Amino acid sequence: MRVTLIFGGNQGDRKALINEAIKEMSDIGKIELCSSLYETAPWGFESSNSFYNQVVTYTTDLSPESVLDKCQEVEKKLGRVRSGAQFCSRTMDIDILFCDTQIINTPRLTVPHPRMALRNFVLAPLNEIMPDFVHPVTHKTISELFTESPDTLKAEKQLIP
Ligand code: PH2
Ligand code: MG
Ligand code: MG
Repeated sequence: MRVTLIFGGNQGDRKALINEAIKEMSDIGKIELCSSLYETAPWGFESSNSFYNQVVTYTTDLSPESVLDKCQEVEKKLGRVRSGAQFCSRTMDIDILFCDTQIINTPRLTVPHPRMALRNFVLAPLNEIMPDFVHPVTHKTISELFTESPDTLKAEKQLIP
């Protein structure tokens, strides 16, 4: 399957951590598509540290649950400490956006990611690499979702990657 992941963090050497995480996740398979790096304003909480975010699509033979296991392993390896708060500063967060056009609702995993249509930090990099992909739940393309996004927070492409 093709699995699309978003990488993000607002603590430590953000750029180096994202590069490291993308490389570590290559254990699941081959990189198919990779967005630019974006500097984004914290969504859902206050922090003076902006985020870096990047979206990458891999082809993999693993199940969605095994990809999630790997995401959590890499987050931990890169210094993620889970505080219990829903939205907080972190060194690395790796979320599954899509697994092909599968719709998954289990206690551990909700795919497509339920809040992506409300978040420019997801939609901006996603729109760069797969604007015509049709969201399997809303049946809208990424470019439609991005145009209709209610989010006003900044998500700027970094020109020097
Ligand atoms: N992740 C969150 C909450 N807020 N804001 C930005 N800009 N980037 C993120 O990756 C992010 C966030 C929860 O995972
Ligand atoms: Mg997240
Ligand atoms: Mg997460």
